[in-house]
Amino acid sequence: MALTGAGISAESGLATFRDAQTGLWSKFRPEELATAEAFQRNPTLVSDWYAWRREQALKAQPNPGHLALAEMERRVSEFLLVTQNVDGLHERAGTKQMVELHGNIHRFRCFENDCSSENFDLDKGRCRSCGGHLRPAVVWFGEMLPVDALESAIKGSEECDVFFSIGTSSVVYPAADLWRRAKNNGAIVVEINKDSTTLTALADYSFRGKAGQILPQLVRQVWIPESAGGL
Ligand code: BJW
Repeated sequence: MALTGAGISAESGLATFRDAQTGLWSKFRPEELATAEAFQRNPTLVSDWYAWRREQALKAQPNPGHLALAEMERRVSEFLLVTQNVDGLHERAGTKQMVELHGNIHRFRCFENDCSSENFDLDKGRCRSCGGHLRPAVVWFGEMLPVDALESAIKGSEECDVFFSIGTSSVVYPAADLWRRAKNNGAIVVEINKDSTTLTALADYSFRGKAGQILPQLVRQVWIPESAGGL
């Protein structure tokens, strides 16, 4: 199983959340933008911010890290990718079996009620059924994660033999707890991150560097002999 965070999309040009210089939240305060309260207070500000991020995500291309994980899925008999990212880049890289723990920025929900998306007016940002604002279908702080997604992630972490934690600061729960479930159930925990995190000292293996460089090397060395032409 692999759990990914914003760091895997950094090499596609998308800002991470907490990196000091480039993180999205070094420019914006999260509580002003990524909570239901913020949306209620100022739906236009929050919607504009998400529209900008949606555009950045659409312009971005999957990088060698995303592609290596898609390759890993093809080579391993049972593999689950769990992502905290909302950018859709894993799917575009070809990963088939995936759990999006924090939703997807390219989908919408009605902020007021559980209305059907058939009646969403995306241009106006309104739900035709009840008149409510449309919000991105992502998980904000204080909100429950999608039940099915969380259950699959927990099951995957408890059953896996190897757990990769890639490009995540491991500070946001419940995702930050998944490696511990894996370890408690006997899995080997491998971290790939350009900086150290709270997980680093506890992981069985820790690779310090960019996911887009380390993952292709890892896949090449473990699964693809050089005689086969490499990755
Ligand atoms: C590279 C790299 C390269 C850079 N290569 N690496 C238990 C204890 C304490 C608190 C809680 C708890 N359980 C729940 C909570 C509350 C809260 C929480 O976790 N708070 C903590 C901050 C303390 N969690 C929640 O509210 C969650 N809901 C919940 O639990 O519901 C039940 C409940 C409700 C109320 C009370 C209690 C329980 C919901 C969490 C939702 C998170 N949402 C966001 C926004 C999504 C929408 C959007 O995109 O706008 O998800 S926040 C943001 O953080 C986003 C990310 O998915 C998430 C994780 O961030 P990530 O991916 O790790 O990014 P960064 O920037 O932090 O790290 C990037 C890493 O990459 C760094 O380490 C770099 O070094 C590295 N890197 N380039 C490799 N090239």
